[in-house]
Parts: sequence; C-alpha cells; structure tokens
Amino acid sequence: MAICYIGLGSNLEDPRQQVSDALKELQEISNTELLSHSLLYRSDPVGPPGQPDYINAVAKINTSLEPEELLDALQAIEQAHQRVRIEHWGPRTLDLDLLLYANDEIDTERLKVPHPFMTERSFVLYPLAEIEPNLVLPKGDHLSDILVQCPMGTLEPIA
Ligand code: PH2
Ligand code: MG
Ligand code: MG
Repeated sequence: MAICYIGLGSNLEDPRQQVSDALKELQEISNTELLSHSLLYRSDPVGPPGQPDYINAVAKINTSLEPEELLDALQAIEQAHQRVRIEHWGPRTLDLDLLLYANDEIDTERLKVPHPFMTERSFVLYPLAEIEPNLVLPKGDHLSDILVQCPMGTLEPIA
C-alpha cells in the first residue's frame, strides 16, 4: 500500500461543490481508502489574470494502485466533472494533482512526482500541513521548513 496526497482545485461551476464532490469520489476509487482531507481553502488564482478565485484542498489516501493506475482514476474523476481547461494554468472545473506517492520520485512523460510546483504554492502547502504537519518529502526536506519560506498570503480556510 502507498500513502499518497492529492491536491484538489476548482474555479468554475460552483467550485466548493466540485471539490466536495471530488472528495467523496476519491473514496470510491478501487483499492483505495480516503484517510483524511483538509478544510476547503479559498485562494487567489496563480496564472493568467482575470480568472475566478479557486477553492483548493488536499486529501490523504492509502492505495494499492500503481502510480499510473491512480493517475488514470484521478483523470476519470476529472473527466466526470466535465473538466474544461481552456488554457495552461487557466480556469478549470476540477483539477486533481498527484502530489506525492509514498516516498517515490517519478519522472515519466505522464507523471512527475513530487508534483513539480507543490513546494512553491501556498494553496498546496498549507492544506497539506494542516493534515500532515510533520511530513518529510522524498528528498528529505521537511514540510515545516518549506512552509516558512512560502507566505500564506490571501489563502484562507472557509467554513
Ligand atoms: N491551479 C492551477 C493554476 N493556478 N491557482 C490556484 N489558486 N489554485 C489552483 O489550484 C491553481 C491555480 C493549475 O493547476
Ligand atoms: Mg494543478
Ligand atoms: Mg493537474
């Protein structure tokens, strides 16, 4: 079994609902158990200006799926949300990013783990720290050390 962390994000078509529904759908992936998830957070968009705010969250799962099988399952959920992605880093109905897969480092055409930008993004780091404050990344970096270099900015948990 592999402990994995999934980043969830949405800024179209009722983002709160998109993310809440996706958390339930993670529970339904075969051979996978949802262990915990963060609160939902509102965040300013990173990327092209003029897009709506995002709702973000992070989930912790335990799975016996291989990384690419898990990616397939995540992409199937994105598709079921009729994901629209108009431009790179632009607005989307649902984005599910595999942030960490056990202590693995993966670099294939389809999959880069740890997620390449996760250490720079407050909307990933703060929800992740909420559920796993003592996390150590595959290269040995402590999440708590990365966090102090990444201001929370306008990121805020929502009720
Ligand atoms: N995702 C992006 C691009 N920009 N900004 C925020 N606040 N949250 C996201 O999840 C996000 C983003 C591409 O995946
Ligand atoms: Mg993303
Ligand atoms: Mg993505």
